[in-house]
Amino acid sequence: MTSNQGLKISDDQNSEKAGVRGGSLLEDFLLREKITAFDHERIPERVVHARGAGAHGYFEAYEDLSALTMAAPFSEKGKRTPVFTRFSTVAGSRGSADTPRDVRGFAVKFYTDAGVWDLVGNHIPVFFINDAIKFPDLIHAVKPEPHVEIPQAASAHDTFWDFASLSPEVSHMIMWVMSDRGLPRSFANMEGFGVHTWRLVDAKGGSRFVKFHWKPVKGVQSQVWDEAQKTAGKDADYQRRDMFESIERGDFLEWDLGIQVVEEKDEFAFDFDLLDDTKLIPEELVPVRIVGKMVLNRNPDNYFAETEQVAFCVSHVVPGIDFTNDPMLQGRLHSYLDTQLRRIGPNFAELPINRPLNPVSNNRRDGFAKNTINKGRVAYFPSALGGVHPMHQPQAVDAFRSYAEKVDGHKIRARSTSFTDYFTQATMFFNSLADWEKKHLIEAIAFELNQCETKAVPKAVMANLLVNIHPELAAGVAEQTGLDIEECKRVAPKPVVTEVAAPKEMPSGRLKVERSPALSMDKVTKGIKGRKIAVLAGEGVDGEQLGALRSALEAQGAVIEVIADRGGTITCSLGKSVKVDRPAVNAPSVIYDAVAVPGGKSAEKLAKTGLALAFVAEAFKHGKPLVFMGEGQALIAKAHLPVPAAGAPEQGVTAGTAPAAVAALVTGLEKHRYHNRDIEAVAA
Ligand code: HDE
Repeated sequence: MTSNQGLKISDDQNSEKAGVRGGSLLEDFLLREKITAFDHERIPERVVHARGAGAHGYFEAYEDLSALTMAAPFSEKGKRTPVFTRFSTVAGSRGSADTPRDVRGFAVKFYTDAGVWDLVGNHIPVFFINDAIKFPDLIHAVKPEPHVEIPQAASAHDTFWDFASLSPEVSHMIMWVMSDRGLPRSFANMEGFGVHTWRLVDAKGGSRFVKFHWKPVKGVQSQVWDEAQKTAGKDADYQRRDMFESIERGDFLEWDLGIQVVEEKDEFAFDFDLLDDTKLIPEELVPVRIVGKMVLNRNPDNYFAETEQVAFCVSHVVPGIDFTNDPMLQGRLHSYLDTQLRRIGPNFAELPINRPLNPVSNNRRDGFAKNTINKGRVAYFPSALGGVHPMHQPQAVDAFRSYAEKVDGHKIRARSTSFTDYFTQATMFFNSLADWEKKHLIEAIAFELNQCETKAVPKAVMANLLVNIHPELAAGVAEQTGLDIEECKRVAPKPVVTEVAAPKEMPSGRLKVERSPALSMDKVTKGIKGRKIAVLAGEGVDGEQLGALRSALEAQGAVIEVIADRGGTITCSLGKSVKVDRPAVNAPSVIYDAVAVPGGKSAEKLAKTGLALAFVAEAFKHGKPLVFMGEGQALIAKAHLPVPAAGAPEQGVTAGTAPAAVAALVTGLEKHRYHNRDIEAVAA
């Protein structure tokens, strides 16, 4: 051990004192160095997206896209570009839990051979507002209320819904966040989106519009609200732990990258404005073309140095990627650099996690914590004195040049009417959901409105947003909140919006869809790699059944955890010793995707154990597949799980033995959840 000056330290555990019981000496420079370093350990947390986790990996191009863009990652088939990706929640502080209802950040730093490109997106394809100047208001509204700093990481409070009720452009995004999309099961189960319409530019200067999509190989899967709340208490680090552990065991996180390309000539072909980030381009109108994949395969060595200090900027682009006039994107171009200067300082780009792979050469100098030792007397351009010094490169084809978009307009502070269709896509989203998804969405909005203390707030949400989105939505929320829709309409204050007439060529209602099946999560994903199955066991568990479950499920990449009433080992019916992965008190049901209860002596005891019965009932309530084998079947009745009526749809509760039980678990895990169960009477 040494000091920061390289001095060998003889004793790091005792400070220097005037006698063994005397006062500490000011002279003790080792004590002071250690404590001062500690005092300065924190940097300001991100004002939004403070809670996050990241990983390293690579992006691999499936094809050569040079006809569309000169962006380096797409220049040849099979080319690999290193990446660092950080996932985050938006509203909570750095120490908040992983599973609140919230938007998730999905920020990817590509270390390309033409410089750093940051694609700073979210896990939802649209945003709440469509002018950057409203962002501080949105965030002040959603963050804990300033007089009491309550609630942490939650939109379920007055100020958020007050703001929302007066900003009808939030409608579409509200639908996404209040649906189960706002509760991702894990990072690996989230989609990612560039959100804004970006530009792809080819080597000849041709340009087209693009939307970026990350499609998770493991499928899109979510928790349910009760589960997410419990997870926040039982394992606040649930998602970052899940990512860390899966990478450590070699189960890497993977996404396909897709693009939706719209040629310039089609800019006005849609019934919405491509520059309005509260709209998405339905995949049924412009298919998503899969062009590459991202694999996250290496955990950071140090959270602070990498995940906390990584500095994403929307302005970090490479030749081939350019901006559009989306007013949110334009505002973000300013915000991200500004925030990194505040958070990390002027030399943030020199930190290992932020450095480009290619050499940096310019006349930017000095500032706090400068790392580079610039040599020579010349720090300006042009110069004949310096010999070899940085030259700009007017001739270089691979140098960055802004797309020469024609700009012509009056200075004006207003919103185009092409941005003011607030409800069509919100309605499309609602129409696209399965019945259970609609039910969860209605319950979520009702939950949040019921949390509001000021009665006028939910009324304004009903009158200004919900009734305009869908009558079924409005009626469902009215029923659960006790709101009277007609009264809401009478008393609600009207939103304030500044609009100007859109130019003639603006959207005219041509290309649109009423329903976009791509938006529903009611899908089956093939494969169960990385899914976690709780096996409730104990002394005398049926060894054959446990063995059959384990070998069949582990062969498919699933993770089995044996849970018993204590840690250490148990002995199965075959006399073999079985390792207990978690004692029951350390094993909440919410961290598992499915439950299996093998037979044997252990099952008799479990059927009389409150913790085990609660575990099973809770997993049932959250829609998870359950398998009961042999004596384990006793738990079905003891946990009061309703037995489905004959002919009812498949409920994902199986009583049987391997291999049928294993097959049922696999089918259930691929389906993810059974949301058509009758859960009202289940006490959990
Ligand atoms: Fe951000 N956003 N944002 N944002 N954002 C930040 O930058 C901002 C927006 C997003 O893992 C901040 O480094 C403004 C949309 C992600 O480090 C800050 C506006 C989208 C992350 C900032 C938006 C995002 C941030 C805070 C309205 C989806 C985390 C810390 C114009 C496309 C990146 C930081 C990470 C972070 C500003 C809206 C995504 C203050 C002004 C839309 C994923 O610069």
